[in-house]
Amino acid sequence: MSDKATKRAKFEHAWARIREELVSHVASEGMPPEAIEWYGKNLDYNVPGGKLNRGLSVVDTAEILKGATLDDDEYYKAAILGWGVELLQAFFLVSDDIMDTSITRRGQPCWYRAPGIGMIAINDSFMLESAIYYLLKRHFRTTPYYVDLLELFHDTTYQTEMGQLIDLITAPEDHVDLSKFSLKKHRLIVIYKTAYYSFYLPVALAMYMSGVPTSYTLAGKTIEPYKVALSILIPLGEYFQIQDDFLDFSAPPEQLGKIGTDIVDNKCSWCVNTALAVATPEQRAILDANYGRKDPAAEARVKEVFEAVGVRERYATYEAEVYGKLVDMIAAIPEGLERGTLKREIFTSFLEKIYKRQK
Ligand code: DMA
Ligand code: MG
Ligand code: MG
Ligand code: MG
Repeated sequence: MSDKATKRAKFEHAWARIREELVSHVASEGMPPEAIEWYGKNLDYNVPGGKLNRGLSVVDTAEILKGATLDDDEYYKAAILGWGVELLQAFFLVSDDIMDTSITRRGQPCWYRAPGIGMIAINDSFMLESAIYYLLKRHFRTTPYYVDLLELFHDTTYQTEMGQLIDLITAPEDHVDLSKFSLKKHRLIVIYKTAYYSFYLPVALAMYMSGVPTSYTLAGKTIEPYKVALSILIPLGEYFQIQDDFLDFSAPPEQLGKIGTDIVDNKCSWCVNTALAVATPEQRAILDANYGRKDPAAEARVKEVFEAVGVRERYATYEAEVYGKLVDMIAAIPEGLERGTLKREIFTSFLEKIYKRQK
């Protein structure tokens, strides 16, 4: 097994234990067998089947900060925080798929479209979120950084919900007005809906767990490590969501595991903003007439314009440029050998996980 596969298998092994803790707890509340079974299915269907980049980043970051292999207790703690991020992600995705009227996710029907589920998926998404706080209480209640973890999960959730709000109100179902889109608006949407929870959250969790203080001095200079982490992880998250937007248009669904809905959903995505910036008046007219329509033929006409204006090539150029910029930003991070201080490898390991991703 490759190093990557071994890490994933170990992390998945921790999930089996966490899942058991969650299901036993619901059982201990006196819930009937049907409810215990439902909850177990909710967890199995929605939590473990993704790429696990976010969850694994907590473990990876904790290990990089320690500079040595984690012992069993440290590993399990990091894995709980990692699976906490995956639970939060599952909560967002189950609700996002309802709001985006998506069809598939991770190569299977979206949970709300699975047989017999429907709008119970809304409550299921809430239970995925609440599971995080049950786990935090159970495993971190007596640690000095418990409140930091709670606040971080709460603040990040709120930020993501603000992002989802602006994503959704910028994409009204009944009124297409492409003049309202801009890359500036796009940037705000993606930072809030994706970057905080997908990038800052996993790293900051591992930093709290590893005892990284809010400031320290390095070669006579005051460093605020959480701010430094944010300053690199937000642009990294922006890049990740631009990839998500590009793949929504360009990737085969069987490779991506989900069918793209951004064009039909009238989303302020990177692709439409890129096309709008360079479209001829004729191409613009096609976009105005066909974007955001619930009609596969209209969607196909939008895709033709995306191809004609060279969205693929423009994306390749963007990706090469942003990669170079991120590498430079990471190289500029002040680094020392002291324990409990930031290491550049935290960020390079994250960047390498997503660079040129195809799904
Ligand atoms: C992703 O937005 C953001 C959240 C909070 C799930 P999206 O709708 O582009 O995600 P996806 O393409 O996975 O549906
Ligand atoms: Mg979506
Ligand atoms: Mg969405
Ligand atoms: Mg998307």
